[in-house]
Amino acid sequence: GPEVLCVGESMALFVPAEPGPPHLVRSWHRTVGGAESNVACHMAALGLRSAWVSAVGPDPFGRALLDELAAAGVDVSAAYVDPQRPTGIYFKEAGVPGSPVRYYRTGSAASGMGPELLRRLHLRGVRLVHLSGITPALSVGCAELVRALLARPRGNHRVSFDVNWRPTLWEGRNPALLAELAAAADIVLVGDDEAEVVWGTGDPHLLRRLLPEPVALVVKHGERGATLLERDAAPVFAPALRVDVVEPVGAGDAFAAGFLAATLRGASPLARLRAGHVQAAATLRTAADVGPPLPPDVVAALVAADGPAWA
Ligand code: KDG
Repeated sequence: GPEVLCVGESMALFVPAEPGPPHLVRSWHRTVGGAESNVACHMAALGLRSAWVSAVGPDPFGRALLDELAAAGVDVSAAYVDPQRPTGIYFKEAGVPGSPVRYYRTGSAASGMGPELLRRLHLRGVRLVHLSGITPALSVGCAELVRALLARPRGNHRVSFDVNWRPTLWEGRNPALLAELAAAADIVLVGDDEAEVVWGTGDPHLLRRLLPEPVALVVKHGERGATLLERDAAPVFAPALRVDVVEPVGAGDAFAAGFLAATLRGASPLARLRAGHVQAAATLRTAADVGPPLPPDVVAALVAADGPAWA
């Protein structure tokens, strides 16, 4: 069975397949995107047994999602088809910095998930359940599902929660729910800009006081780097790698996977943050949501390196 279980909506993702303003683009390239399935793909690429759980529609996009995630080495056996609702889709415009992500996901199969999903989840052997702040924004049922997963007694597993603030999904809703859910997780990942919205501060030291211990808190400072705060340990800051960014969407998921995989392997705080940065760098260099995996020896060398690469 899987060691890592990632729960949350995945969608058919469209990026322009030709240059030009998006309204003139006629050819689109279809891939797969979704924060939690991105993490599951990275985890599989990093050699961990990972599973992804969500719902898809009874349509070609749903089938493509299941097939392509399985081809990436992700266990999709607990994902299911909701015959009544479609697979969500979304668009992004590569090469247009700051361009919006456009969602067509209201009423999607995944938004129909609820706490009853817990009955089909087997946690035996699972070491990490990975969730994000996107799911509770999708529907009341999805919010209850996340709350129920966080409330579940911990056996051998921990729960990680990437805040993943998506303003368009929260329009007219109260992001205080994100603070409540994050407080129930064992490992929280958040960008300082996201934390500003949810907790009113992006300062790692203030945030540490707002989140109960024991918690591993990772505060990401964009291209500057990331800080890890853990119980009974001094804060550790690791600068990011310097990269020429092609398209940033998905880099947070890559970072999460690199960090969490290194955490499961018992790496040092600095090595865990660096593993996150290295994984993110590979995705920042591509328009895809999940960048191609770097060779393990390259990753190991980068994590161990000192010098100018680490800005
Ligand atoms: O982190 C990348 C995600 O934002 C992207 O894959 C789409 O899941 C997605 C979302 O809901 O924004």
